[in-house]
Amino acid sequence: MSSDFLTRITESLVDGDPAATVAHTRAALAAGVEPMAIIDQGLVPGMRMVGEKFSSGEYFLPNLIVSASGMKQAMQALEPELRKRQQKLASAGTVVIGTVKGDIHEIGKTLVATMLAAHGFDVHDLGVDVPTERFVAAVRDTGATLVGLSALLTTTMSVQKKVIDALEEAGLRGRVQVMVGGAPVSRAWADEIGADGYAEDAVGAVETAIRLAGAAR
Ligand code: B1M
Repeated sequence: MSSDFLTRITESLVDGDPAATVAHTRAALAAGVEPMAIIDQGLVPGMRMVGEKFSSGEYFLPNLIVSASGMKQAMQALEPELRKRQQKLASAGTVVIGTVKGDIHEIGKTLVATMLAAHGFDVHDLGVDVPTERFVAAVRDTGATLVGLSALLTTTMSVQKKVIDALEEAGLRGRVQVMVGGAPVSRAWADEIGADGYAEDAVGAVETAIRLAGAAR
Protein backbone atom coordinates (compact mmCIF):
# COMPACT_ATOMS: atom_id res chain seq x y z
CA MET A 1 0.00 0.00 0.00
CA SER A 2 2.66 2.52 1.01
CA SER A 3 4.81 1.21 -1.86
CA ASP A 4 2.05 2.28 -4.30
CA PHE A 5 2.33 5.87 -3.07
CA LEU A 6 6.12 5.75 -3.26
CA THR A 7 6.07 4.33 -6.80
CA ARG A 8 3.69 7.08 -7.92
CA ILE A 9 5.93 9.73 -6.37
CA THR A 10 9.01 8.32 -8.15
CA GLU A 11 7.20 8.00 -11.48
CA SER A 12 5.74 11.52 -11.41
CA LEU A 13 9.18 12.93 -10.62
CA VAL A 14 10.74 11.04 -13.52
CA ASP A 15 7.84 12.05 -15.81
CA GLY A 16 8.40 15.71 -14.91
CA ASP A 17 4.99 16.40 -13.41
CA PRO A 18 5.61 18.51 -10.25
CA ALA A 19 1.91 18.98 -9.48
CA ALA A 20 1.42 15.21 -9.44
CA THR A 21 4.57 14.72 -7.32
CA VAL A 22 3.20 17.14 -4.71
CA ALA A 23 -0.28 15.59 -4.85
CA HIS A 24 1.12 12.05 -4.38
CA THR A 25 3.38 13.30 -1.58
CA ARG A 26 0.43 14.84 0.25
CA ALA A 27 -1.66 11.70 -0.31
CA ALA A 28 1.15 9.53 1.09
CA LEU A 29 1.44 11.75 4.18
CA ALA A 30 -2.33 11.63 4.69
CA ALA A 31 -2.16 7.83 4.51
CA GLY A 32 0.46 7.79 7.24
CA VAL A 33 3.61 7.16 5.21
CA GLU A 34 6.63 8.51 7.10
CA PRO A 35 8.24 11.62 5.54
CA MET A 36 11.68 9.98 5.57
CA ALA A 37 10.31 6.99 3.63
CA ILE A 38 8.84 9.41 1.10
CA ILE A 39 12.26 11.05 0.69
CA ASP A 40 14.43 7.91 0.73
CA GLN A 41 12.18 5.54 -1.20
CA GLY A 42 10.15 7.93 -3.39
CA LEU A 43 11.90 11.20 -4.17
CA VAL A 44 15.61 10.37 -4.08
CA PRO A 45 15.30 7.25 -6.32
CA GLY A 46 13.31 9.42 -8.78
CA MET A 47 16.04 12.07 -8.92
CA ARG A 48 18.64 9.32 -9.34
CA MET A 49 16.72 7.94 -12.35
CA VAL A 50 16.44 11.43 -13.83
CA GLY A 51 20.23 11.80 -13.49
CA GLU A 52 20.78 8.46 -15.21
CA LYS A 53 18.51 9.45 -18.10
CA PHE A 54 20.43 12.74 -18.41
CA SER A 55 23.75 10.86 -18.47
CA SER A 56 22.51 8.48 -21.17
CA GLY A 57 21.28 11.35 -23.37
CA GLU A 58 17.60 10.45 -23.01
CA TYR A 59 16.88 13.58 -20.93
CA PHE A 60 18.10 17.14 -21.38
CA LEU A 61 18.57 20.12 -19.07
CA PRO A 62 14.88 21.19 -19.09
CA ASN A 63 13.96 17.70 -17.81
CA LEU A 64 16.39 18.15 -14.90
CA ILE A 65 14.93 21.56 -14.11
CA VAL A 66 11.31 20.35 -14.05
CA SER A 67 12.10 17.27 -11.95
CA ALA A 68 14.20 19.35 -9.56
CA SER A 69 11.25 21.70 -9.15
CA GLY A 70 9.00 18.73 -8.34
CA MET A 71 11.47 17.50 -5.71
CA LYS A 72 11.75 20.98 -4.20
CA GLN A 73 7.98 21.47 -3.98
CA ALA A 74 7.52 18.01 -2.46
CA MET A 75 10.21 18.81 0.14
CA GLN A 76 8.34 22.00 1.02
CA ALA A 77 5.18 19.93 1.56
CA LEU A 78 7.14 17.54 3.81
CA GLU A 79 8.97 20.15 5.87
CA PRO A 80 6.21 20.81 8.47
CA GLU A 81 5.92 17.05 9.11
CA LEU A 82 9.69 16.67 9.41
CA ARG A 83 9.73 19.52 11.93
CA LYS A 84 6.94 17.90 13.97
CA ARG A 85 9.21 14.91 14.43
CA GLN A 86 12.02 17.20 15.53
CA GLN A 87 14.24 15.78 18.21
CA LYS A 88 16.00 18.32 20.38
CA LEU A 89 19.37 16.77 21.00
CA ALA A 90 21.74 17.87 23.70
CA SER A 91 24.59 17.78 21.19
CA ALA A 92 22.92 20.06 18.63
CA GLY A 93 24.89 23.18 17.71
CA THR A 94 25.12 25.94 15.13
CA VAL A 95 25.78 24.94 11.52
CA VAL A 96 26.59 27.04 8.47
CA ILE A 97 25.84 25.17 5.25
CA GLY A 98 25.85 25.91 1.53
CA THR A 99 26.72 24.70 -1.94
CA VAL A 100 30.15 26.00 -2.93
CA LYS A 101 30.94 28.71 -5.48
CA GLY A 102 30.30 27.73 -9.11
CA ASP A 103 27.72 25.11 -8.19
CA ILE A 104 23.95 25.72 -8.19
CA HIS A 105 22.75 22.24 -7.17
CA GLU A 106 20.55 22.84 -4.15
CA ILE A 107 18.34 19.80 -3.52
CA GLY A 108 20.81 17.59 -1.63
CA LYS A 109 22.18 20.54 0.36
CA THR A 110 18.65 21.65 1.30
CA LEU A 111 17.74 18.10 2.29
CA VAL A 112 20.77 17.92 4.57
CA ALA A 113 19.97 21.39 6.01
CA THR A 114 16.33 20.40 6.63
CA MET A 115 17.35 17.18 8.36
CA LEU A 116 19.89 18.97 10.55
CA ALA A 117 17.26 21.56 11.56
CA ALA A 118 14.82 18.74 12.28
CA HIS A 119 17.41 17.28 14.67
CA GLY A 120 17.77 20.46 16.69
CA PHE A 121 20.66 22.19 14.95
CA ASP A 122 20.51 25.95 14.45
CA VAL A 123 21.06 25.98 10.68
CA HIS A 124 22.23 28.96 8.64
CA ASP A 125 21.66 27.95 5.02
CA LEU A 126 23.66 30.25 2.74
CA GLY A 127 22.11 28.80 -0.42
CA VAL A 128 23.99 27.87 -3.58
CA ASP A 129 26.97 29.27 -5.49
CA VAL A 130 28.26 30.61 -2.18
CA PRO A 131 31.50 32.62 -2.37
CA THR A 132 34.28 31.29 -0.15
CA GLU A 133 34.44 34.59 1.80
CA ARG A 134 30.75 34.26 2.69
CA PHE A 135 31.36 30.92 4.39
CA VAL A 136 34.20 32.49 6.36
CA ALA A 137 32.12 35.55 7.33
CA ALA A 138 29.13 33.40 8.33
CA VAL A 139 31.28 31.16 10.55
CA ARG A 140 32.71 34.26 12.21
CA ASP A 141 29.33 36.02 12.58
CA THR A 142 27.26 33.07 13.80
CA GLY A 143 29.88 31.41 16.00
CA ALA A 144 29.11 28.16 14.18
CA THR A 145 31.06 25.11 15.27
CA LEU A 146 30.24 23.18 12.10
CA VAL A 147 30.34 24.17 8.46
CA GLY A 148 28.80 21.97 5.75
CA LEU A 149 30.05 22.20 2.17
CA SER A 150 28.08 20.61 -0.63
CA ALA A 151 29.49 20.08 -4.16
CA LEU A 152 27.76 18.16 -6.96
CA LEU A 153 30.24 18.74 -9.77
CA THR A 154 33.69 17.23 -10.12
CA THR A 155 34.78 20.74 -11.13
CA THR A 156 33.57 22.31 -7.85
CA MET A 157 34.87 19.70 -5.41
CA SER A 158 38.18 21.58 -5.25
CA VAL A 159 36.31 24.64 -3.94
CA GLN A 160 35.62 22.68 -0.74
CA LYS A 161 39.39 22.68 -0.15
CA LYS A 162 39.53 26.41 -0.89
CA VAL A 163 36.97 27.06 1.86
CA ILE A 164 38.96 24.93 4.33
CA ASP A 165 42.13 26.88 3.42
CA ALA A 166 40.28 30.20 3.79
CA LEU A 167 39.01 29.20 7.25
CA GLU A 168 42.61 28.36 8.17
CA GLU A 169 43.86 31.72 6.88
CA ALA A 170 41.14 33.54 8.82
CA GLY A 171 42.27 31.80 12.02
CA LEU A 172 38.90 30.04 12.38
CA ARG A 173 39.85 26.46 11.51
CA GLY A 174 40.60 25.56 15.11
CA ARG A 175 37.09 26.31 16.27
CA VAL A 176 35.03 24.91 13.41
CA GLN A 177 34.56 21.35 12.16
CA VAL A 178 34.11 20.88 8.42
CA MET A 179 31.75 18.33 6.88
CA VAL A 180 31.75 17.74 3.11
CA GLY A 181 29.32 15.90 0.86
CA GLY A 182 27.72 15.68 -2.56
CA ALA A 183 27.46 13.00 -5.23
CA PRO A 184 31.11 13.04 -6.47
CA VAL A 185 32.56 13.48 -2.96
CA SER A 186 34.06 10.50 -1.14
CA ARG A 187 35.60 9.79 2.21
CA ALA A 188 39.00 9.59 0.51
CA TRP A 189 38.48 13.09 -0.92
CA ALA A 190 37.39 14.38 2.48
CA ASP A 191 40.58 12.96 4.02
CA GLU A 192 42.72 14.36 1.22
CA ILE A 193 41.49 17.94 1.73
CA GLY A 194 41.58 17.77 5.52
CA ALA A 195 37.83 17.82 6.18
CA ASP A 196 36.73 16.52 9.58
CA GLY A 197 33.72 14.60 8.31
CA TYR A 198 32.05 13.19 5.24
CA ALA A 199 28.55 11.85 4.70
CA GLU A 200 27.09 10.04 1.73
CA ASP A 201 23.47 11.08 2.37
CA ALA A 202 21.27 13.23 4.59
CA VAL A 203 20.82 10.58 7.30
CA GLY A 204 24.61 10.10 7.42
CA ALA A 205 25.03 13.87 7.53
CA VAL A 206 22.93 14.07 10.70
CA GLU A 207 24.95 11.27 12.32
CA THR A 208 28.22 12.91 11.31
CA ALA A 209 27.07 16.36 12.48
CA ILE A 210 26.09 14.97 15.90
CA ARG A 211 29.48 13.25 16.20
CA LEU A 212 31.37 16.36 15.12
CA ALA A 213 29.31 18.63 17.38
CA GLY A 214 30.28 16.40 20.29
CA ALA A 215 33.94 16.58 19.26
CA ALA A 216 33.78 20.39 19.04
CA ARG A 217 32.89 20.76 22.70
CO1 B1M B 1 23.19 18.82 -12.67
N1 B1M B 1 24.66 17.56 -12.80
N2 B1M B 1 24.17 20.07 -13.81
N3 B1M B 1 21.62 19.94 -12.53
N4 B1M B 1 22.35 17.36 -11.86
C1 B1M B 1 24.57 16.34 -11.98
C2 B1M B 1 25.26 16.55 -10.63
C3 B1M B 1 25.29 15.28 -12.91
C4 B1M B 1 25.92 14.10 -12.13
C5 B1M B 1 24.31 14.79 -13.99
C6 B1M B 1 24.91 13.78 -14.93
O1 B1M B 1 25.68 14.12 -15.79
N5 B1M B 1 24.58 12.54 -14.74
C7 B1M B 1 26.35 16.18 -13.63
C8 B1M B 1 27.70 16.32 -12.93
C9 B1M B 1 28.81 15.59 -13.63
C10 B1M B 1 30.08 15.75 -12.91
O2 B1M B 1 30.52 16.79 -12.55
N6 B1M B 1 30.70 14.60 -12.68
C11 B1M B 1 25.61 17.50 -13.71
C12 B1M B 1 25.91 18.52 -14.66
C13 B1M B 1 26.97 18.20 -15.69
C14 B1M B 1 25.26 19.77 -14.63
C15 B1M B 1 25.52 20.96 -15.56
C16 B1M B 1 27.01 21.28 -15.83
C17 B1M B 1 24.73 20.71 -16.85
C18 B1M B 1 24.94 21.73 -17.94
O3 B1M B 1 24.72 22.89 -17.75
N7 B1M B 1 25.38 21.21 -19.05
C19 B1M B 1 24.85 22.12 -14.76
C20 B1M B 1 25.81 22.78 -13.75
C21 B1M B 1 25.24 24.01 -13.15
C22 B1M B 1 26.10 24.52 -12.01
O4 B1M B 1 25.95 24.06 -10.89
N8 B1M B 1 27.01 25.42 -12.28
C23 B1M B 1 23.78 21.36 -14.02
C24 B1M B 1 22.54 21.91 -13.67
C25 B1M B 1 21.54 21.22 -13.03
C26 B1M B 1 20.14 21.79 -12.80
C27 B1M B 1 20.16 23.28 -12.43
C28 B1M B 1 19.34 21.60 -14.05
C29 B1M B 1 19.57 20.83 -11.71
C30 B1M B 1 19.72 21.34 -10.25
C31 B1M B 1 18.46 22.08 -9.81
C32 B1M B 1 18.48 22.41 -8.36
O5 B1M B 1 19.23 21.88 -7.54
N9 B1M B 1 17.62 23.35 -8.02
C33 B1M B 1 20.48 19.61 -11.87
C34 B1M B 1 20.18 18.32 -11.35
C35 B1M B 1 18.78 18.15 -10.78
C36 B1M B 1 21.11 17.24 -11.38
C37 B1M B 1 20.90 15.77 -10.95
C38 B1M B 1 20.08 15.10 -12.03
C39 B1M B 1 20.24 15.52 -9.63
C40 B1M B 1 20.90 16.21 -8.43
C41 B1M B 1 19.97 16.05 -7.25
O6 B1M B 1 19.26 16.97 -6.90
N10 B1M B 1 19.94 14.82 -6.67
C42 B1M B 1 22.39 15.25 -10.90
C43 B1M B 1 22.54 13.77 -11.19
C44 B1M B 1 22.86 12.98 -9.95
O7 B1M B 1 23.30 13.48 -8.94
N11 B1M B 1 22.72 11.68 -10.06
C45 B1M B 1 23.11 16.26 -11.69
C46 B1M B 1 19.03 14.49 -5.56
C47 B1M B 1 19.70 14.84 -4.24
C48 B1M B 1 18.80 14.40 -3.09
O8 B1M B 1 20.91 14.12 -4.18
O9 B1M B 1 22.29 16.21 -4.56
O10 B1M B 1 23.39 13.91 -4.52
P1 B1M B 1 22.34 14.82 -4.02
O11 B1M B 1 22.50 14.99 -2.45
C49 B1M B 1 22.61 13.86 -1.58
C50 B1M B 1 24.05 13.42 -1.31
O12 B1M B 1 24.95 13.79 -2.34
C51 B1M B 1 24.36 14.03 0.02
O13 B1M B 1 23.11 13.99 0.69
C52 B1M B 1 22.10 14.32 -0.24
C53 B1M B 1 20.82 13.65 0.21
O14 B1M B 1 20.91 12.25 0.23
N12 B1M B 1 24.87 15.39 0.13
C54 B1M B 1 25.54 15.77 1.24
C55 B1M B 1 24.74 16.45 -0.68
N13 B1M B 1 25.31 17.52 -0.14
C56 B1M B 1 25.80 17.13 1.05
C57 B1M B 1 26.49 17.84 2.03
C58 B1M B 1 26.89 17.16 3.17
C59 B1M B 1 26.64 15.81 3.33
C60 B1M B 1 25.95 15.10 2.38
O15 B1M B 1 27.56 17.75 4.16
C61 B1M B 1 27.74 19.14 4.13
